Amino acid sequence: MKHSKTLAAALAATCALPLALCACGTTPEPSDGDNVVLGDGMKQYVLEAEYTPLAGKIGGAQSGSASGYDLILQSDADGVSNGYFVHNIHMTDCTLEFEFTAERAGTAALYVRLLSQWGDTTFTPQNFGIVLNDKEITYTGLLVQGSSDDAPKFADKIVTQKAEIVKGKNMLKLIVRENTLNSYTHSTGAPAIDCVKIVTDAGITWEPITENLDHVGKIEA
Ligand SMILES: [Ca+2]
Repeated sequence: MKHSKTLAAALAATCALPLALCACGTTPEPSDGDNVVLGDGMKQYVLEAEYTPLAGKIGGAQSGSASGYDLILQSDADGVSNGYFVHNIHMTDCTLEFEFTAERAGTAALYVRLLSQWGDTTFTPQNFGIVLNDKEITYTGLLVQGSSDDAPKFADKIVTQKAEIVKGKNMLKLIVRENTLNSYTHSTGAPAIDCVKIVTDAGITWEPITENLDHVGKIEA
């Protein structure tokens, strides 16, 4: 008799658990972005585009030139990570470099946060290369909703669930490839880039170049 009571109590305890566990649901984002998913033991690392090496980099405006710190745009718009993003990189081979260090080797989910000023645009490895540790990531096209620098609508787009992170130094490059997306000049066009997000358990650190922001909006000799 005593035994069955204990069993009943144990059953009651275990049956109570699923009710508590069922409450989890995912809320879809209002934008056309992909939800960043954090698995068990995974952490999200946000690497801001405005904190990558930009001094001396040559980009290109819709028509005309743009370079260096002028590639950084400050924005108070909703959804702009850290209040700044990198734009006007409409130049073949213009490359943003995100160098980071991992405590151990592992895999990562990789997201890029982009906008397109060329209307709804599909970025592919042919027009926008994503290269990790000198290996091309052959991602499926990323459809980015058209918006503008003045009214930016950035969206997180998943590039791969299985980026290969190596122990120690890693280098992620976003490379503008020759294309005809620039509808104004019928030449190379690029997305604007807010940040990249890396979800992994590999233990990542990086050194953001925060002093880039000291130069934004200044005319420099
Ligand atoms: Ca940003």
